[in-house]
Amino acid sequence: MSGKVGWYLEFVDLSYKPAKDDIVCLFYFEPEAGISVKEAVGRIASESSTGTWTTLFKMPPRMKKLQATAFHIEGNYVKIAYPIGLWEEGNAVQLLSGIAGNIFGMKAIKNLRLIDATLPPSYVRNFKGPHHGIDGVRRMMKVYKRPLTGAVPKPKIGFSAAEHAAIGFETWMGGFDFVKDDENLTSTSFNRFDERVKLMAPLRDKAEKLTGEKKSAFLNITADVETMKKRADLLHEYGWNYAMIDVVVAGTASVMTMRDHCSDLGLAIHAHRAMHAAFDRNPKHGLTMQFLAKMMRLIGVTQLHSGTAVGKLVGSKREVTAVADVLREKKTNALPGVLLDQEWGRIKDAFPVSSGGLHPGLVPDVIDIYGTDLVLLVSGGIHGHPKGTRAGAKAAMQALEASMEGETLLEKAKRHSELREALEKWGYMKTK
Ligand code: CAP
Ligand code: MG
Repeated sequence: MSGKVGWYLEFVDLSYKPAKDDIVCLFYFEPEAGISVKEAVGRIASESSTGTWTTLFKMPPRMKKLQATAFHIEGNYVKIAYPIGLWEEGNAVQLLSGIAGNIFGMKAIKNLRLIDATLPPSYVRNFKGPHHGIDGVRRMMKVYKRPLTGAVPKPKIGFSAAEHAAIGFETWMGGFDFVKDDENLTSTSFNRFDERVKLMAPLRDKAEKLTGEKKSAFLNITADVETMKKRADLLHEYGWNYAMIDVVVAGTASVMTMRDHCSDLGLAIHAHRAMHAAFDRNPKHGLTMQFLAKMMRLIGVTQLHSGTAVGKLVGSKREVTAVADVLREKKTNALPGVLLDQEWGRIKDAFPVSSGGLHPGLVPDVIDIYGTDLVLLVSGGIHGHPKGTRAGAKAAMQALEASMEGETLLEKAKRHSELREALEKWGYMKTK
């Protein structure tokens, strides 16, 4: 072999100062045996921007201006800056194809994890973000101070539309704001979407009349985009103000399309994250939940599942807090190994959604972690109440009231039998 084959080191410049409108990414990386740190980071920068595996005969001068630069290495962490010109305006999918694309499969890199990216104002400007924002949802639901509450009929799939609606009614009557479809319930032979939408609407109206409160549901429209549009139209026709999408499996492009369609109809988007753990669970590889949350806020979901730290699914307190910050704050500051700086400009905020193995005994912990700008989902933890769904929802609302008033659950339970019975069954058990 003669001559230079690779040119990865040209993508490393430790004296480079990122330009104001560069996109800067933070990666965790581990080189494969025999690959130097510099070559590894050069390969990451190269493959995610203008590089290829070999030197080429001739390149137009423009190339140089478009190439990414690995400019800061600290242990197994590297920061890479990408010129703004590399990226299409308003196309989040293209960004992912670059900074979260081929690079995860390179043989030369043993592990690679995209932790966060600073998106400059000139990039963020081309996105619409959430239509409602936290305040808009609160006005729509007429709930101004406490977390919003919801539950999925459980077990997660198998009820008919009529059974589902009846459980939903009990959930609303127990004091909850929302009834939610589960991630794997869309339109099945035994529970068609259209039927569910139609049967639940009069029960919602009845519950609103009986309680004097606004009631709503996250009905799962997930399917191909054309079907999702039709389902969103039906939701609007029947007076619903939300649509639910399994945003990871549906994909960024379809969420972007549906954000516009739903906004035209005034529908907020509840984003379920089923499948996220396939790429964010391994702490050394894939991408983080906080980065996924950033993309989802950017492309305009109203709220996104973000973990519990104390419930049955993975997600540490540190991760949960980082995700909540990405969704809710106007600006986030760098937190080593977790977050980079981010300014959101005119992009509205989004609600985090805490869910998964929660019951009344865990509500104070969740409120402690998140505060009150939160959508709290307690599903098995209300339907499993010894006296049933309505009593379960009441118990969860009592736990919420106690947490907000600074009272212990035991004190509150002295005056409320529903909470007492819930504590007798589950106590303060951390679920698995
Ligand atoms: C919770 C849930 C949610 C998970 C999703 C379930 O039910 O409906 O889908 O919380 O995970 O199917 O497990 P329970 P995450 O309240 O009965 O556990 O919120 O972490 O994305
Ligand atoms: Mg579920």
